[in-house]
Amino acid sequence: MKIDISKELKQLGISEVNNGVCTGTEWKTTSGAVVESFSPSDGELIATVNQATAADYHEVVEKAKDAFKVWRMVPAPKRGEIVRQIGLELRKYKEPLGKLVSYEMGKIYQEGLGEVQEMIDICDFAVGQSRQLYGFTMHSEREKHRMYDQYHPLGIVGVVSAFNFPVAVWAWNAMIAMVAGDVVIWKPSSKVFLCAIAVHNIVARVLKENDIPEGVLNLVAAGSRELGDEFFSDKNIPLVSFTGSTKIGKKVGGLVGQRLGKTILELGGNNAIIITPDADLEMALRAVVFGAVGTCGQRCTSTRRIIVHDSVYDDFKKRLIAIYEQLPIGHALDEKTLVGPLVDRWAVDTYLAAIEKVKAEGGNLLIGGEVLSGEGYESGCFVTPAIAEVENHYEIVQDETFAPLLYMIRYSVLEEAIRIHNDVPQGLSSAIFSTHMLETEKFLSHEGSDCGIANVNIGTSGAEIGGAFGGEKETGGGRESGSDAWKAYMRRQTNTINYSTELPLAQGIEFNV
Ligand code: UN1
Repeated sequence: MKIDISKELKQLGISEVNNGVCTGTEWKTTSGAVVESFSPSDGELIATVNQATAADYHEVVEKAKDAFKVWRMVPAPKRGEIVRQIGLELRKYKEPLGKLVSYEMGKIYQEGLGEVQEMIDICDFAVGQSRQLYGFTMHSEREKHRMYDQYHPLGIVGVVSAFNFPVAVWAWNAMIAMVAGDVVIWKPSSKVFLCAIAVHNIVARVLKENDIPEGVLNLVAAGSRELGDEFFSDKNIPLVSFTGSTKIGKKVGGLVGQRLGKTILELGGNNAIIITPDADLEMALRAVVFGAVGTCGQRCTSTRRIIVHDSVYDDFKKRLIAIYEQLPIGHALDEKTLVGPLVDRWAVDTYLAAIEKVKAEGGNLLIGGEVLSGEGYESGCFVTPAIAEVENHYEIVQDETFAPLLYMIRYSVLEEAIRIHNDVPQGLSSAIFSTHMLETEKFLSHEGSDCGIANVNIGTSGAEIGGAFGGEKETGGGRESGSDAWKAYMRRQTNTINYSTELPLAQGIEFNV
């Protein structure tokens, strides 16, 4: 199937050959290794990108450092005003950008639109936040002393985003960083460079109209490991916000940690839903299917495991398989499609290897696990989503497979379900389907889910931007997006002011010179 998006590419300023470095409004002519971007839906070449070199990167860092000196002194609500305008501009481009996300990455158009909506929502959130960068005031133990804490901008925030959310994750970080008075260097996944270029074209108009100095919002399209390592080790970057696999995240955490920089790590998940005897099974089915096959199982919040009570297990299994048998799989931009392609053939190979491993460890594959071929599937990136009955301790089950592979596990008492639920290295998102208050409250309690996100009668994926997003254990512990996640993008300073004519020491220490 051919779907022409040349009109949208033009609207978004994507040419056949694109440069990979932008410092706000200026694009730099880049000469690094060329990356070709293919659509996983039809295998067509969309466009190419000349990547940034190490020299380009150094230039961007210098520009960002200069820009920070200016940007940090712009009052926060005025910084928020720029973010407000970015939100308005994004509204104008929601459809073409949503289409490009869908075409380049492979998520269905509805999810592409949803992703741009997340960008718009976080802009609105950040505008409000720009007037609420609150610190506390404390009462000093000393007479005529005043204490408070305040938040200052941090500097350059390095944002490394993954292929699966090519635009929203940048926005969560960059829009909050911007109102916090930071400047941003964005290093997107090389699988989705075009989405990042399109975003920079959109924000460039706002930055230009408002005479924002070059270096506040920067893009460095560079996929090489060497440049990545340099970026993580760079002392000029006080905070690195990294979204990606646990394996790479551990390395990033190490490199940034060695120089005692700060990180926000948003790594793998192994998200489960517990389905209890009191669950509304119809609702649970819909949540499980969206969670497991949405974005073709490539969200870090995708549902990987369902832990189902004995009494409803067989019924649930039958109904789930019946839905899987009819899932429309196809071109991400075809509106009938519910399951698009995996991002590339490498992801397909990983999926197939995982299926083999499930079988080798004794799992019972109920459905799926095949690569589709023939008309409409020429790109080789389409697979049939799989369900397998497994035991939680299998090595493959303990691992995150970034594909539509759902594990079914049985339980008989809730304590056992929670134990199984928590018995994985990751701790991102979790859910329980139950109408029984004692069960749902237990799941949310200290002895319940150990994840950063715990939901009741909602699936594991599709979090709203208003909450803090992130997870525990090998998910990395970072929090992005809403709630008070903004604090990670600023440095806290405690101030004590003496307005007496004495110099009393804290703790009542006498020290007379
Ligand atoms: C991710 O997969 O890295 O909660 C982010 C969700 C989306 C974000 C996922 N709002 O599924």
